[in-house]
Amino acid sequence: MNFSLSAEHELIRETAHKFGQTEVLPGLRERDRAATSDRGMLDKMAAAGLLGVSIPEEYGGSGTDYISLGLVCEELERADSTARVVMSVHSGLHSLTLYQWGTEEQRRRSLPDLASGKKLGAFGLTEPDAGSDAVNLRTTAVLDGDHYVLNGEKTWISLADYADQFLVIAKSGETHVALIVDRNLPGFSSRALHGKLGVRAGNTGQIFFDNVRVPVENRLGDHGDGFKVAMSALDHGRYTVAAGAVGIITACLDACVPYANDRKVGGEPIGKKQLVQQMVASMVRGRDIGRLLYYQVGWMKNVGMRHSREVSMAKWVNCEAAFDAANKAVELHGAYGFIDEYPVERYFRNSRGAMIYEGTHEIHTLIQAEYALGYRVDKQLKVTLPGWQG
Ligand code: COS
Repeated sequence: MNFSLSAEHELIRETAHKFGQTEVLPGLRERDRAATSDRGMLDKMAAAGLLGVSIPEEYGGSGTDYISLGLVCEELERADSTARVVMSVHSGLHSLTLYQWGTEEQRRRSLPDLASGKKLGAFGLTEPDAGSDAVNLRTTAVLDGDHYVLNGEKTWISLADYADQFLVIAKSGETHVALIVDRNLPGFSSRALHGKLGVRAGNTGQIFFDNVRVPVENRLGDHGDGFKVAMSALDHGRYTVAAGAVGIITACLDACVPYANDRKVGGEPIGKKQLVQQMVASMVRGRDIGRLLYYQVGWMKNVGMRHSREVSMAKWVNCEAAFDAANKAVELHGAYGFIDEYPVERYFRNSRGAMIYEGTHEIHTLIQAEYALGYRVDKQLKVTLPGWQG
């Protein structure tokens, strides 16, 4: 076992960290207050090469390994969840799934533009009546010659107003299909959701399909593979969320350590108080365990192993730890934790969302129990994500 990060990893971490500090944080409090997203940030992420991380060079990506994607997510979410969400949907749920399931022709057609950020990708699984129960979708795709006719709606779609193409999972007869849907197709529309508790500076919305004709050549996998494609996408998306959660814990420590050293009670820094130390220790514990969990998943991706159980574990444990750390960070800041003059109330709101999306806290609890009890056993996948070729 080798736990050391390479010089290239350190460089990627540093690049993502600087990006978070210089491009994500300025003006963020105002955008978060006003609940407005910054479309320009996506262009900057593209220019910085972040949107092609972990896509092989032959498809226009950076050719870096899968741990690199985790490191980028950790550092971006250390600044704000909105930037990490972009990586989750564009790189994790969309691009890596296309890389995994796409034919050579589909990869060559789509991945270079996605990796360069010329095009943005997003993911459409969740519906108003299908969240955890992802199998029971109402969106339908009816085969008509060499097209699928798509009708229905998807909700809680990150980048709904910005993405150029969506990986949409729909019911087709008794089975499912996964289709790449271009937003320019007639009958496609989107609208933003407002009033969110967290990730307020990010674009989240609904997408609608009114007799959208999608060419069969845009289908990922075979007719009937749609649910498997969706589950594969979640293996990648959950990885990015698990890594990002560690970034929230690090951000809590970034805020709490100086505060605990500066803030005095009775002439003594509150960091000297044992109950404050207990909170800080718990954050450090969450960060270090969380890193090991996501590094392990990154390694499994690198060597081409199935990691559905491990990624569910990492997502479950890390998101809980991030919410706990953010809650403690608010506590540690006292009344200052309750106002957006300090960042910790944002971490508290943002970390709560990650316990819902990409598999709720309850779904991951059940998945882990099912594996442990022998009710869930992973089979050989029909199509696997290629390991890192580096
Ligand atoms: N990759 C590829 N294929 C997978 C897979 C994966 N990670 N996980 C499961 N599959 C395949 C299975 O092999 C099975 O194939 P067969 O029909 O050939 O046997 C098929 O998909 C169905 O799998 P499974 O039986 O595990 O499905 P369940 O109905 O038991 O899944 C859960 C239930 C709860 C695990 C699933 O519905 C789920 O994860 N729900 C949460 C969805 C979610 O996270 N939504 C949030 C989206 S926010 S982007």
